[in-house]
Amino acid sequence: MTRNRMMLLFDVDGTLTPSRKTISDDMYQFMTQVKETVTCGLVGGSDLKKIAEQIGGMDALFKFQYVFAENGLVAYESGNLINKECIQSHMGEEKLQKFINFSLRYMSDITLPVKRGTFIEFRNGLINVCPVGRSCSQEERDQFGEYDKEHRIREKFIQALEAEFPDSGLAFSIGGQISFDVFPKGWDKTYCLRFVEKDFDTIHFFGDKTDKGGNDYEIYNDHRTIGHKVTSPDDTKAQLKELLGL
Ligand code: M1P
Repeated sequence: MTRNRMMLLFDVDGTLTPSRKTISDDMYQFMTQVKETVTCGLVGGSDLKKIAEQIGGMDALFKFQYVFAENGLVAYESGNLINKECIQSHMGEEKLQKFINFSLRYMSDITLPVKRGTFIEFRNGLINVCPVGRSCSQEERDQFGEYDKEHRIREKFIQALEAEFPDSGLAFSIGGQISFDVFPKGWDKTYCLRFVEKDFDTIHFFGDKTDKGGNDYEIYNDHRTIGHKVTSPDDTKAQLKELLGL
């Protein structure tokens, strides 16, 4: 198999690392070996700082040739910034505030086991909405994750937003454990493909949230990628060994 024009693109949470946790030493070593044989990139919904924390710091992060934070709205090639988009200039302040005001009102009406702080995190290319609050502890994060499985807090919230803003041109995606991402339609993970599609004949994408509503769904199903659904970092490793014959 020729590997010159082949690229491997990885989701972060649940694919290279456990959700919002750091990459294991074993997986880190394995990925170092993979990067020696084929061009690799990362694409995450999180911002650069969070992805770096999970991958072992900025130096470790930029050992990936391509780093696509916030779905590629913030994009790096060989450690150099190649793209930065911002949601406020795309949406306009008025629409943005209507959306934020509605979301804050909606959250003020729900009762959860606990609520902490930072319910809306404003990033470059997306807005992250978090009913429990992003400043919750790991224990509170896990607790919300379980509560949400039973009570579908995020799913119902997204339904309410879709009903309130039917023509907003916004997309909603559940990528992690406690929050969901909001961005203009098309600004999902497929956004990053524009930076690599011409340079590679084959782009393998590995992700865990590949079902409809998950933030890997669009890129996993995109005609420009060969999608690999994984269930954990160990599964990613097993599938890579098979693909690359390592
Ligand atoms: O990368 C997946 C998601 O990771 C975080 O999700 P949560 O905090 O809900 O576990 C967030 O950074 C989210 O934006 C991102 O899509």
